[in-house]
This record gives sequence, C-alpha cells and structure tokens, in this order.
Amino acid sequence: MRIDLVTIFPRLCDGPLAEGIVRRAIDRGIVDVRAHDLRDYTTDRHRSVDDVSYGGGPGMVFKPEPLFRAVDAIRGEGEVDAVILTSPQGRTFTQREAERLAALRHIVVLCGRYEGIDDRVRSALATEELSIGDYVLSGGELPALVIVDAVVRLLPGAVGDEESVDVDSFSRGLLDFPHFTRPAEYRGWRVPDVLLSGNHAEIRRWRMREALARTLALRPDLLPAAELDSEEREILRALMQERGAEHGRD
Ligand code: 9D3
Repeated sequence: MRIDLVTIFPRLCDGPLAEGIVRRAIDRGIVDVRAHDLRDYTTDRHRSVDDVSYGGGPGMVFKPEPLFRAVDAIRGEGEVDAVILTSPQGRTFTQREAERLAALRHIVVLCGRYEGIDDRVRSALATEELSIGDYVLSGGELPALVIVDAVVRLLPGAVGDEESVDVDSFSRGLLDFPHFTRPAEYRGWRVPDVLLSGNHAEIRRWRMREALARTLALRPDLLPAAELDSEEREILRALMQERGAEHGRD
C-alpha cells in the first residue's frame, strides 16, 4: 500500500512513522508512507500556502493551488484510490473506516491548518472528509497519523502473531479482557486464581466473560454491533440479568 501525506509540517509526521509497528511495516515494504511539504508545490517566491478570506474576517485560508498541484504530482506517480481531507466536519474515523481504507492500494491524506481551506479542495479535490472525533485540534497532521497507524496495522504482515489483530477488541466490537503478568501478588493485589490454574478452557471462558462484562459496564453502545457467537450471547444474557437484579435491589 502507498500513503501520501500532504502537510505544511512534514517533520511533525516523521517521529510517528519512525517507530513501532508503522516503522516495521515500512521497513518490510508492506507500506510506503511519504510526508510531502505543501510548500514544495507552491510557485511563488514566498512559497505561500495561505491567503486572506474572501468576504473578510480574521484568519488565513489554505490556497487551493498548492494542494491541487500536490495531488496532481502524486497522481502522476500512480493511480490514487482516495483523497482524504482531514477536517472537523468529516465523518468520524472508526475501525470500520480503517478496514475500508486498508483494502485500498493508494491513499492521499491532506492535512488542514489555519481557519480553513478553500472549499474547492473539499468539493473538487477530496473524495472524502474524515474527522477523528469531537475535539478541536490545531491541524490535520495528528489525525492523519492516527489514520495511518490504524490502517497500517491492518495490512497483512504488519503485526506479529503475538499481537494478533483479529482478537483485538474493536475488530470484534468488544473491549479487551484484563491482562496480568508476574508477580502473582503485588502490594496485596492478587492475580485472579483462574489465570494461574492452567485450565485453558476455564481461562478462555473467564476472559470472554470479563470482556463482555467490561463492555456492558463501560461501552454498552458497542454491544448491538458486536459480533457475538452463541456462547458469548449466552454469557451476556446472564450478565445483563445479574445487573438487572443488582439495580432492582437498590
Ligand atoms: C476557528 C476554527 N474552527 C472552528 C471550530 C474550525 C477548525 C478548523 C480546523 C477547528 C480545528 C481545525 C483543525 N483541526 C483539524 O484540521 C482536524 C480535526 C480536529 O480538529 N478534530 C478532530 N479531527 C480532526 S481532522 C482535522
């Protein structure tokens, strides 16, 4: 897969691309990620990427030309499947969106800054608009890196077996079960006995129940879309009955 980022702060992208799973995927040739400096696509002496807003008002607006020229140049290097504009107005990026993008061959991510971007970039250049959530950031670089991270770890070979992707909470729509390592007792807090028992059937069922209990307690909104098998549905039914009974008592 190839991912091109277009930004006025390419160095902001270098750190996150140089570590961990993303770094390894790049080293293994699974993905090619390039951070382009938007200013390299300007044509004026001052390398201007922004200008005053038509209609007046404070704040600068990203000019269309450098962004269109950047995407033209990237398209010249091979077919582009999606041009994503990171923007607070976008659809919220979710695991489902990550899965969709991971199936593409080549994506371009445009990182916004300033008060806004000339709207022709959104309407005529971008093929989609994505936000990473409802909070105000100062630009689209961190969102672009979030998207890169979530997408790259889904690419075949990017994650080692020990970090198995398909048992991940969000891919099945549940929160993870609790994890423990040695020591078996720390400052008086003991690791649940079942995990030390060596009874793998019991451990599996305990983990299933814990994941379901946590999801029910902390993120019940995830349950309707979660992919549960019949055993899980049965455990969930029992958990919901227990909770119902607890609430009934007070
Ligand atoms: C005065 C500007 N804002 C009114 C609320 C609009 C605005 C424009 C650009 C606010 C923030 C930004 C910079 N953020 C992004 O470009 C961005 C973003 C975000 O802020 N939150 C979550 N996802 C994203 S994706 C891009």
